[in-house]
Amino acid sequence: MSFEKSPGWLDWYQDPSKPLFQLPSGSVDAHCHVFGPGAQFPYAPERKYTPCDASKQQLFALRDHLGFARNVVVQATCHGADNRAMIDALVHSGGKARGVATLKRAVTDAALHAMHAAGVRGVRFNFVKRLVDFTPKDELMEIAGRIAPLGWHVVVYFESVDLRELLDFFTALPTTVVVDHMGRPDVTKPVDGPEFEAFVQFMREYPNVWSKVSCPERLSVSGPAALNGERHAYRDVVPFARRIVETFPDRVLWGTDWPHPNLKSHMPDDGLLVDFIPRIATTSDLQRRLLVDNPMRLYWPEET
Ligand code: 0GY
Repeated sequence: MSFEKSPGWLDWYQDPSKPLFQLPSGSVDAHCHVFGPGAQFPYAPERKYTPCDASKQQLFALRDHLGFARNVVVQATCHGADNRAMIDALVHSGGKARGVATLKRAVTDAALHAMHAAGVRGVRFNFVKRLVDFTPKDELMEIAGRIAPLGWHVVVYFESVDLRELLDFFTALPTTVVVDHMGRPDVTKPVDGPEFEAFVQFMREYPNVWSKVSCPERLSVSGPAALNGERHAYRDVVPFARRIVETFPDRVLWGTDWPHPNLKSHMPDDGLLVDFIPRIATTSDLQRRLLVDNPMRLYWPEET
């Protein structure tokens, strides 16, 4: 099957630079995706965008180039609940990748066990309306109840304005809950203002809640972009991510978000994106927890 990319689609940055920041040994890129290739793994009919292809080989090449040891491949919405491309990446990673799936209520126990054997360790619930159609919360809660005994966690993606309405659902989940991209704060608002404070309080009150401090390229309003050697990119995001890293050092994860679905203004140089990390995790201790200890505890607990 051949696919035409959505109008205005930006392909990922070619020939990223080598990061100046040397990642700690064993670092995990804990949020990235594969797209297709569409000819082998068709995009889902219900998708909201059609991306460029981004294969497992290209992902693994980027991993090695940047200096990561492992990946966590998160099911992208353009594949709906057809997890084959993501699982194919896991099984061809030589044990260096684990995954987060999208599930529907109809999934069988046998399919869940097969996914576990392939390396899936979480399910993603997406509440971002431009990306997915609505799924009833009782269906999601039922899925959460079925994956909890496998030791999996739930990854949630939502816009910050929706946190209040989703809070009761999140706090009733029976697993570790990982929030994508800090719940997408509005970084033009103060880092100690009521909106971000609500997110910090959510993490403070619920010790099972973790956050990815990734995607400055998505959240930034001021820039500058991680391009052309810029070593102080996305300045407005730094205080937000830094606050979460320093307040909850054992419950944070970081990922490239390669191949960066739906970015509209630019594609970051992934090497420069890695150079963003020491600005939000400012000591080697914080860096090791963010990049090695925490993702290993969540995705490879048998090795820790
Ligand atoms: C991300 C962010 C986005 C897209 C997806 O699965 C996806 O399609 O997650 C987005 O458009 O904000 O985390 O990759």
